[in-house]
Parts: sequence; structure tokens; C-alpha cells
Amino acid sequence: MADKALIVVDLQNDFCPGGALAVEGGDEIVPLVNHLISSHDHVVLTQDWHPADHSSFASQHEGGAPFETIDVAYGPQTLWPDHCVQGTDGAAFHAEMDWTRAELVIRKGFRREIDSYSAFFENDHSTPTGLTGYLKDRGIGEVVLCGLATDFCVGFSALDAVASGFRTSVVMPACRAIDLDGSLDVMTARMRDAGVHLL
Ligand code: VGL
Ligand code: ZN
Repeated sequence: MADKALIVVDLQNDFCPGGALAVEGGDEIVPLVNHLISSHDHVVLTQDWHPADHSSFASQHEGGAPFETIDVAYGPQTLWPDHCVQGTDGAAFHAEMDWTRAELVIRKGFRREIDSYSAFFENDHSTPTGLTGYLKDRGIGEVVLCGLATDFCVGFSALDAVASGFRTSVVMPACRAIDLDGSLDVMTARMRDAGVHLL
């Protein structure tokens, strides 16, 4: 369908086994993601892309530990191990992902002071990445999401996509979750309640 775009979220080395913020089984989705890429007319990739001193890194906060939550100007923010630093191998796409047909790569999380889980809005929920405008300008009405991680970047992207008026689905077998304190169940329920189709 010409008005449908596949969005592959953050299929990067640091989110795969052996990476700095490894998601269990993250690399297992690559064959299915490649199949989805080959069967969609329009493909967009997102790439988590942080400066080395990014404020979401626990290393930047005195006494901060990875996976704890702190309060920042825009609300609660989970602290992470240093990951997806701009230009590093960890920030590169998984070597077996077939990204050649991608029409756009949206980089996110490049502002030091603000994290960005969603492909559409940063974590203050108001700074746009430009993706909504890009898709609407191109006449895209439907988005299909897959990638890493289900309960963070995929989930928040899906919530913003429906809120921005796109018909939205998530191919769950082509996603893997971090699952921090039940975050997968919480995000799954939020997506369903918001009208995201979970496939
Ligand atoms: C992500 C945590 C921090 C993700 C990115 O891609 O889900 N999670 N940065
Ligand atoms: Zn990140």
C-alpha cells in the first residue's frame, strides 16, 4: 500500500546481545525485520544517537545508577548505561539488517539535555523530530512499527503515531523488550487502549 510506511526502531548494536544496553534476544528479530523491509513500499529507520555526555546516562549523574529513575525538567527519566554514542560501533545498525531501501533515517536523542524515546517527539512530549511532517508531506496515513525496545522506543513511537492521526500497528514478534519493573505489560496495555493494533 502506497500510503503505508514501515518504521524500524533502533535496531542498533548496543541494543543487541553484547551491546551496552542489550535487549534480550534483540538480534533474533533481524530476519523478520528484513522480511518486513522487503514487503513495504516505504521504509524509515530510527537511530538512537547520543552525545558522549548525554543526560540520560547514569555516568553523568553523581551517585546515579543505571535503570533508576530521576526527576528532570520534563518529568521522570530513567538513567541508562552509556549507549549509542554518536559515531561509535554501538550506535551502528545491526550488520545483518538490510537497510539499503530505507528512505529516511531519523536520529534522536542528540540533544544533551533531553532524551527521546519516540520517533515523533522527544521526552518532553513537545519537541518534534520532524517525522510527522515528513510522513504527512509524503501522503503516508498508516505506520507499521517494529524494532527495539517494545516498552520504550517502539511503544512511545506507537503512542505518538496514533495521537498524530496515523493508523498504527506494531508487529510484536519483530520487537523485543527491556522489561524494567513490568514496563512491557504497562506499555502493551497503553498501546492497546490508545488504539494501536498489536499484531
Ligand atoms: C531506548 C532506552 C534508551 C530504546 C533508547 O531504543 O528503546 N531505550 N534509549
Ligand atoms: Zn538512548
